[in-house]
Order: sequence, then structure tokens, then C-alpha cells
Amino acid sequence: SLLTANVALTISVQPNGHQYASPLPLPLCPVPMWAVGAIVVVVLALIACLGFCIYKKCFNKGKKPKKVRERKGGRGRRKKDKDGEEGDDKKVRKDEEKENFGKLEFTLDYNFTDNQLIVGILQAQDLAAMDMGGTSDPYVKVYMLPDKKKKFETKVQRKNLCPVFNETFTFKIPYSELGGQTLVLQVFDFDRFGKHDVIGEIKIPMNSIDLGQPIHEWKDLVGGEKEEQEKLGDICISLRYVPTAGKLTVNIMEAKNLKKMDVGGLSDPFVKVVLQHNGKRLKKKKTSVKQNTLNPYFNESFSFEIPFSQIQKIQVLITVYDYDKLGSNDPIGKCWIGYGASGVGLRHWSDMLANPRRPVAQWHTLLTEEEVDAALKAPIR
Ligand SMILES: *[C@@H]1O[C@H](CO)[C@@H](O)[C@H](O)[C@H]1NC(C)=O
Ligand SMILES: *[C@@H]1O[C@H](CO)[C@@H](O)[C@H](O)[C@H]1NC(C)=O
Ligand SMILES: *[C@@H]1O[C@H](CO)[C@@H](O)[C@H](O)[C@H]1NC(C)=O
Ligand SMILES: [Ca+2]
Repeated sequence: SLLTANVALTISVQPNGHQYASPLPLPLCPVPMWAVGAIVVVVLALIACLGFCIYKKCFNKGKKPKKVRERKGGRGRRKKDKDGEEGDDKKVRKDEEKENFGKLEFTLDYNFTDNQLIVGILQAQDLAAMDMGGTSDPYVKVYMLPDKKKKFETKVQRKNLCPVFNETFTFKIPYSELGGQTLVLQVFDFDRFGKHDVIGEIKIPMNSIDLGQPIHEWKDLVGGEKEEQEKLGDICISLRYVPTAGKLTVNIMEAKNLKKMDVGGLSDPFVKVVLQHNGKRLKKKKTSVKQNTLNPYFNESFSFEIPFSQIQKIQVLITVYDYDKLGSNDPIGKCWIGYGASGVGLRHWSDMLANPRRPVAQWHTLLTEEEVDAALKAPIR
């Protein structure tokens, strides 16, 4: 509105035949001095504002403002005041000495009758801002090392550096086996487009605590390793759509560099293809299992009937599993093509639609199943 006001003023001056930018004809100017002064002030303010915006934009573009601290009001702040010990001066000095990743409030309780470890994730405070807007979209991942079989996640709390999660997760582990394990609480920044960054983490070796009574504490997060950067492998998929026949063909060509899932072996990969329309599951297909390989060759095609009117909202979810004779099949990685996808997943889909009747092949990098499922659940822009 400031901008439009200024434009209006400028135009109203010009019909008088004066160049408003030139100071020389001012004494003859029929426009009152104060009006000219006002215009100059407005223009200067606009230039200053524009300059500041450009500066800010450039500053933010360089890299993610990882260390930007942002205090939010509300619950977090009140809690801090209640703690009362850390004055702001002291806090700033602490930031300089040691990187601050924020802190997490959690509970641990072991139920000896049920052999269950119950982990409560209550809230976090002062999380680092990982996104452009000086904020983060935190969620907490909870799992045990070394086996990592069972992974839990809290819901994503959008744009919140002091999120309240208030969720509990249960691990069924005999007390005798607990000692050798380490509980990991990892706070991530959810990102719809790209890798989720670790904001910070807490590792609790189970033999270092007394589970005789419930534990309830705040703990500082430390910088996390990028667990998510672990390579899961790549998969080559060919897509073909014939609009007149309403036929979508998904060919699972091959995969390479898959993660090794079996102890003392490789993996026994197979691929599951799930077709969704606007988030609703339509069809499910599986390839055969390729024994003991990390670079399986499939060349298996699946055809689906999708009328042209529906194709825009179709999602193809591709999950590579490791077949397990005994236990359940573990997902190695997942990718997603079609409606609401981003990056390669979207481009591949557009390429297919732009080339009707022709197969379009594309390599996709596998992400963790949790990562893809979180992106699928997020609202589509
Ligand atoms: C353990 O769980 C059982 C069943 O869920 C419950 O009845 C029992 O009270 C729990 N024990 C403790 C110590 O919380
Ligand atoms: C957490 O959840 C429990 C039960 O679901 C509820 O009683 C409690 O008020 C919640 N706490 C917060 C801070 O939301
Ligand atoms: C894939 O399989 C089809 C038959 O199912 C075959 O015609 C084609 O040549 C195979 N493609 C490659 C690259 O081997
Ligand atoms: Ca984010």
C-alpha cells in the first residue's frame, strides 16, 4: 500500500510539467514545498526498505541460517521464566562458548510385568532454526541402537522452535537385553523438498540409567550425525502412459547399490508398487524376489487402467524390500512419483505425460520409508 500511495503521488505531480526528481525548478513549483518534501521522504524510505530487503534476501540465500536463534513466546517462554536461572546475558555467552542445539523433555519408564520400555517425548525448547524463515518444522525420531528395527516418530510440529509433542512410544524388550542397547532421540527438521536435517539428538545408553523408577528430565541436545544420509540405493523405473487407452505401465527395471540388510549376506530385494489416487490406495503389485544381490535386475512390468481424467492425481509409490524368510520383510527404501511429488519424482511424471505412448525411464534415489511417508502426509501445495 505504501508503494501504490507513492505511485499515485508521483503521477499527480507529473501533469504539472515538473520533473519531481530535479531540485532546480522547485521555487517556481506550484506544488507546496511540504508535499515535495513528503514525496522525497517517502521515496527515500522506499529505497532504504528495498535495499534492506535485497540485503536480507542475499544474506539468507547463501546458506541455511543454522545458528539463527529465535525465541518464541507462549509455553516455551513461560517455562523458561519459571526455570529462571538463565538470564539472557548468560545465555548469549553460553551460545558463544558452545553450540546450542536446544533441549528436550522426555520420560522413561520400564514396566517389568510387560517387559516394556515406555518413552515419552514431551516437548523441546530453543531448537535451532533450519529453514529460511528462521524457523524449523521439528519432529522426533525414537529408536534403539544397535538394531534400529523399530523406529517411531512423533508428529511434525510446523514452524515451531518450542514444540510440544506429548507422545509416548513403547519398546518391548526384555530387561536382560536392555543393558547393551542405546536409546536415541533425534530431533529432525521436516522438509518437504529434500533431506531432513538433524537439529540435534540425545543418546542414552540403557546401562547408564536406573530404570527402577520413572525418569523425567530435560536434556540438552547435541549435534547429530546425519543418519539420513546413509545410502539406501537407487532404482530405475520406466513409465508409460497411453491416454486414449487409459493405460499406465510401470516397469521396474533394476536397482543398484542397495543397502545390505542381512547379517552375513547381502539383501534379497523385491519391489512393491502401490498406486494411489489423490492419497487413496487403488492397486498393489510386487516383483519377484532376487536372491542375495545389491544390484537386482527385474525388468518387470505392471499395467494399470487409469482414465485420462484421473491421471493428474495419481501417485506411484515404489518400495524396495528385503525379503526375509523368517521375520517380516524390511523396507530398504522408497520413492514416490506423481501428484504432489517433488524433484525427480515430479519431473519423471511430467516427462511421462509430455511423451504419451512412449516409455520414459528414470533413476530415483531411495529415501527412508518414514521420510517418504511423512512427505506423502504433508499437504500438497
Ligand atoms: C505394567 O503394564 C500393565 C499392563 O499394561 C499394568 O497393569 C501395570 O500396572 C504396569 N506396571 C507398572 C509398574 O506400571
Ligand atoms: C499431554 O497428554 C495428556 C494425555 O493425553 C494430557 O493429559 C496432557 O494435558 C497433555 N499435556 C500437554 C502439555 O499437552
Ligand atoms: C524386458 O523384458 C521384455 C519382455 O518382458 C523384453 O522384450 C525386453 O527386451 C527386456 N528389456 C531389457 C532391457 O532387457
Ligand atoms: Ca523444514
